[in-house]
Amino acid sequence: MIWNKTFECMSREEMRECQSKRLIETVQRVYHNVPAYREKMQQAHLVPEDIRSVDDLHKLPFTVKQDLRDNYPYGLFAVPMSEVVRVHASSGTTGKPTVVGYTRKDLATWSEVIARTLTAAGAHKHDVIHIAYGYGLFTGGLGLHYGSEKIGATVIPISGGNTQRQIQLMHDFGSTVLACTPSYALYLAEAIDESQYKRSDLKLRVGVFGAEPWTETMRKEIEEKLHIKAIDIFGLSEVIGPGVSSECEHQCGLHVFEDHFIPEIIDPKTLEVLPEGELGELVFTCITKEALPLIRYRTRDLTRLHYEKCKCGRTLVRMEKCTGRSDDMLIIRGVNVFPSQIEEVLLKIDGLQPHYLITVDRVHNLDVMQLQVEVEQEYFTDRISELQGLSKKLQHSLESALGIGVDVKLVEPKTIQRSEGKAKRVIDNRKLN
Ligand code: DLL
Repeated sequence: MIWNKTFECMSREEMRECQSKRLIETVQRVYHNVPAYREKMQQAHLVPEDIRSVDDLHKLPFTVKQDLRDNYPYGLFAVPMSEVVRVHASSGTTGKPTVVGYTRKDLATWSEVIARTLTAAGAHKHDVIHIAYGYGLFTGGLGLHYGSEKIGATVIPISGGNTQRQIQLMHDFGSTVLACTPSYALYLAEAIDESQYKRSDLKLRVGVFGAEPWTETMRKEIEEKLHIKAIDIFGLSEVIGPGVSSECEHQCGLHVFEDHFIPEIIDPKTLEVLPEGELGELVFTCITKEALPLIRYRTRDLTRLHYEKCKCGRTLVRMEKCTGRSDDMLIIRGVNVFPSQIEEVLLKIDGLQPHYLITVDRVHNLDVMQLQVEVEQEYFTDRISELQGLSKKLQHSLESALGIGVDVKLVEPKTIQRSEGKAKRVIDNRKLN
């Protein structure tokens, strides 16, 4: 089934026309309403009239996460706050979160692209959708929520955590669609085996998994263990949240809802646009958003684009599964974590040295992050009793800064290997590439 045949199956020529029209309008709007964009365009010697079709997209300057930070919290909004009806946020590289806003029309657009996502995954109005993505500032829970209601399904807004209860309610409420991160899906699969329920007691049929990278091997494992079809869904808060692209039942690339978000692939070093099929950094331009219409936003996600029509009938461009990034952002249990955020926390605590090593593993399908930090020598000689207090303090500060628990291990000075070049701060043993 296809939710919106007009836009999901239009010819490439019609799509270009639609994109051109919307791009021209968007550029006019940001130029006149967002001082930061006007300055960027002026620096590039551009006026809105220079953008006459999608072929001119490459002339526009890029937007990066730092721009959102420099204009924190609402500086890039293109409408007055009286028009903004919702705000979400995700972690930034340091300290402050990345803040995104939605007008009423933006929320309608979001529901529309989620309705397309769910329909592409095979969900419909007779489904009971168990949403175990986090509700709150994270876009996962509420993003999936309204699109699920739009297709007329029954929504269980359970949010994350309390796995035994999740299983019990999945059973009692007859959930047929599971929405959560792929690693949580695997964790649930194991937890079901250990619970009083058998997989055959549950009605699950489809899973819509995203918010973090996952491999084909993980997909196979989830599908076998949960006896469901596992569909990859992709998105990022800055663009809208979930609902930027999604797989269909053929599971051969994620259809990008390009009548709303135009994708490009660039070389992250030269910033040149790359031809179809080449691996590079994914860039999006939002052409229908009112509150936060980001222009050429660099996602840092690495992938390829393919334009041939899919077996399902959709003509939308497809992106390959994202498995890598061009920066050092880690995704731990669906939460974005930058090593710089950790560094910032430990530099504020007396007694700790800025020598640290982050190790990420997947234990029983759950991400665990360990942080080793060097402590000043005196803590190991005459202040051993304070060591535990220091460790607790660090653990608390990290938890409040990152929103997830970190296993902290304090070590003696000079135990962490020094590097002659760029320090190696992260060992990721999850093998996602
Ligand atoms: O993770 C939005 C989302 C929620 C997507 C629920 C899908 C499902 P952010 O917290 O802003 O937004 O994180 C965005 O997560 O740039 C990618 O690096 C990564 N990511 C999201 N979906 C996928 C996916 C949400 N399917 C960042 N595969 C993005 C790989 C993904 N990486």
